[in-house]
Amino acid sequence: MRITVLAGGIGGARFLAGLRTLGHDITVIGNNGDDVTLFGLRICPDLDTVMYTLGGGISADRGWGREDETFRVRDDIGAYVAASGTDDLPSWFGLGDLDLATHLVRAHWLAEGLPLSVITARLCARWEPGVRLLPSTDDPVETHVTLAAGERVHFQEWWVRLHAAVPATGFELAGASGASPAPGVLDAIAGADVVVLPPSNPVVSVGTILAVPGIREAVAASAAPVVGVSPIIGGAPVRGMADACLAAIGVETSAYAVAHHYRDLLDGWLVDETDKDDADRLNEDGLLARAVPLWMTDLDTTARLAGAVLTLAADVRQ
Ligand code: FO1
Repeated sequence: MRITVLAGGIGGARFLAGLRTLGHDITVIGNNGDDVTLFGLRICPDLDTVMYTLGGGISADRGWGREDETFRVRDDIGAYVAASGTDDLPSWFGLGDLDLATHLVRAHWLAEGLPLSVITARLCARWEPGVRLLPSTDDPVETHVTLAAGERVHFQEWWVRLHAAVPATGFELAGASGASPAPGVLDAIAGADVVVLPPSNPVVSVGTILAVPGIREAVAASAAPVVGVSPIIGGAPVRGMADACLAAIGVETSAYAVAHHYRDLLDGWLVDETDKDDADRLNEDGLLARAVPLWMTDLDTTARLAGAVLTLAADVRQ
């Protein structure tokens, strides 16, 4: 089967590791809302998290960046910050020494004029993720967060520097109006046998992929079943800041409410077995929903979850 997955970072990448064991032809449309330019380097955290996770290079502890990483460059930058007394260097963002190689290579190819989709394919030639990884767009986009006081900051500043502790009131994919889907993205959606929304953040991961003009429309028009996995278990995000993001856009943090948030796109939805009530209510609302174990504790449980997604898709088709 041809399966197209709209994936964010850690949750999406872990889901993909389980899905890959089932042996299908997988295309991943990655999120570029987290992308940021720091120290002149274009950083694409979610693309790299998928690539490193599936390529066996991810830090198991952090879930982002490289395993066996050192941070000597970051610490040395810290020495310049301390000595200069300025606070204009983004030393709050930790690029590891090994990870820097990826960023230097990406910067080199960007400077040569290569599009991000070509660069991503070249980086993946080393990591062999076993999926086709596409950026959502080759155009520069990035999520900006409006804070309660009205100030707008980059998503990474809100998440990493401010620890998402400052309430947000909105999210916008800056650059989206001039962006178009990367080559292969619309074909991967139109040609899919199943389109999957994995347990990624519905606002700043899947939401920002869908915000690239043409992608939401392509998913909505897809003849294939569109099935999703709730990123919310028991009223809380599995990881990350989905609760703060959902609150900002007025959506309750529940498996039920996130399904309704995607309602115009979804044909099927998986919730955790502890949220069976949500599945019952969704079935009453007319959406095919099922309660299964959602915790991706190891590769076996994750593969079973991915299998449940494909079973649900087959049931939708019938
Ligand atoms: N997350 C952090 O909490 N602190 C960091 O210093 C940090 C650095 C970093 C570098 C490269 C990369 O690919 C990811 C990095 N992340 C870091 C993770 C990232 O900020 C977010 O977790 C994702 O963008 C959310 O999906």
